[in-house]
Amino acid sequence: MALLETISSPQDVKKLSLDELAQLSDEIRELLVQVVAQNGGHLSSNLGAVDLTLALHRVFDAPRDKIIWDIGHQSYTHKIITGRRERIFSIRKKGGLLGFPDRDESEYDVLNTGHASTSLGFASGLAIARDRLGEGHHIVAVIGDGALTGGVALEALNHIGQVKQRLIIVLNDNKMSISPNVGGISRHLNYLVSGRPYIRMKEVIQNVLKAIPGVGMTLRDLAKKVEVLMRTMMVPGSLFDELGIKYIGPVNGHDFREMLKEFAAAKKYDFPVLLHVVTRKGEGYVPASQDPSSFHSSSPFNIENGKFIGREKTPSYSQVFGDSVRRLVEMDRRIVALTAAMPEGTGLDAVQKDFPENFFDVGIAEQYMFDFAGGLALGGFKPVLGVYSTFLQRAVDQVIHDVALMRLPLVVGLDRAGLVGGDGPTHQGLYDIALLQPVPGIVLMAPKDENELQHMVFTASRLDRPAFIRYPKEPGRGVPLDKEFHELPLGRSEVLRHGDQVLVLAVGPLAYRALEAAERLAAEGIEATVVNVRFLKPLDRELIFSLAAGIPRIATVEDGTVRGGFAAIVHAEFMDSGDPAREFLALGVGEGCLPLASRPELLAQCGLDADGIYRRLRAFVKGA
Ligand SMILES: Cc1ncc(C[n+]2csc(CCOP(=O)(O)OP(=O)(O)O)c2C)c(N)n1
Repeated sequence: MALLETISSPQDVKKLSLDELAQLSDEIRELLVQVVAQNGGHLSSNLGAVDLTLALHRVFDAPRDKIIWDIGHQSYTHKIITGRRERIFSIRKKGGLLGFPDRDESEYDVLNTGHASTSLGFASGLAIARDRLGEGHHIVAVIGDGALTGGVALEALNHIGQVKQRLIIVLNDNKMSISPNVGGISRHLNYLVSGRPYIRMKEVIQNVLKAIPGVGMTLRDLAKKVEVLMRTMMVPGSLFDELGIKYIGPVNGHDFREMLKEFAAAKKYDFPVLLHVVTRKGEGYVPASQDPSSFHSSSPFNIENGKFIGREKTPSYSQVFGDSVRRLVEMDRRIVALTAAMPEGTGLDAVQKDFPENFFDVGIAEQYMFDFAGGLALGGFKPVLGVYSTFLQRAVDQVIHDVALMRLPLVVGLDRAGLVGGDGPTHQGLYDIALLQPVPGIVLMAPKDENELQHMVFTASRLDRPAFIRYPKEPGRGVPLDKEFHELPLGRSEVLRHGDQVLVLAVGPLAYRALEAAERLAAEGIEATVVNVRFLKPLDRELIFSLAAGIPRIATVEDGTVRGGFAAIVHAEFMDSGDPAREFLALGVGEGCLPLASRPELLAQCGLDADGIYRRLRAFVKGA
């Protein structure tokens, strides 16, 4: 790692020759593979962006120039060369570097990011602010072809083309989102790379020149100039030009000479330009380049053979969800599975594989996905959506205005609901209960284990209204999975244990942790009733009030924000009942940003592991 050790800021990169840049890039790739093999992380996107990152830092002058990374999962090289090399092995670990840009971490990080497609809006705002204040720096937004499919990025392009402020968009096109990118924009990018007339014209000129014997240097030089001119002037049919943003490209994202030249040229324009840079996801590590999707968000792996290590033996909630939907499709072809660019993450690739006609990947387009699903539902189909809790936040208006008010019978699997390890604050699934609980007419469930999840998916598919099922990113408990689906009675909770000193209402898999806590309390003579809530909406009021009649204290346990969450639902019910004089304890996540940590660490920190629940219930009952 000789050269890399001499790099402590982008200034050091500026001093390197082209050969040294190539050497540095190899050294960084090697380091990235080692880091992700150990900690897990976004390997293939980072490998693909090493050369691009070095070229950008070489040409632009960060932190004065603002380099914005869309999503930010590809920013590891940026971190390494902006003073964080020595901490890179701490990435995604408790107390370590975040796997995404973080303004608190470095002055080189312009935005905190994690959700897709935000870079262009910020770049546009920053450009207007800069110009109004008479400042001269550059603003560079680096956005992937996947993130470009997000509606908010397209809204930004529309506005940028109108206001025409000076800014540079670097489109990092590797043809991949997490899975192969989809849609008309992706097709258009392919056309720009391989099919547009410029390329053909260039080939024609080159061939003509080759065919002329003894063509001298002057003619060659002239041809080169013509080529450069064409590249910057003649871009027939580019969507970006039509929108008012100058298109430049395609640029080879693994050729330093080409990138340095084009980036330097882009600095000269005083209007918005888009540089179309073509990269290869997973570049430099064969297992990742051959299977970029699996190495997109990778768990630790063996560097020699690229095999993942420590993967759980029990099926995950996502897998059980995906497989349940696949079985539903098998039973009824009106069931269709929808994802916004997360086929593998949601487990819905199981449907994609066996029933491609019943599967839609709409791209990074959560808002659109809900409207599209609404149309399918109105048209007589039964859509099942898989979406991470954190990304549902994008589509709250669609949930309320487009789906709930018309009572459209969608089934929504809310994956990664609750505390999420590794990715940090942007990916926490803490707000779905609070966002969904006031929405009229919907059903909201949370299974205690993976077997209950499959029955919930089935139950939801039989309902005549929108139904949401929230489950965390953790291994299933390994409970046996029933062969047949059965319908759960709507709005009925399940009592797991009886006791008369405290009533514990627990949401999702935290029910088992609450049960374990209750067993420990029982050994000390404190008796708790533990309820697996199952339905947060409609709530099992009948059961809860009848149990509460004989128990003085009520505790809620949830994997989400307490403010506005399940605790608030229960509280409101007791307020409404005219019997609010209760002792309440709300266990969940408090307000404020959570630090980076693993899920077990976060659960422990929030007092939501079995031990934390035990200690807080004990203090509650003892009045301590
Ligand atoms: C709103 C939103 N939805 C989904 C995701 C999950 N996600 C993270 S990276 C990614 C793919 C991004 O593709 P692209 O922008 O082309 O970058 P690449 O990884 O290919 O470099 C997706 C879908 C997200 N971060 N934000």
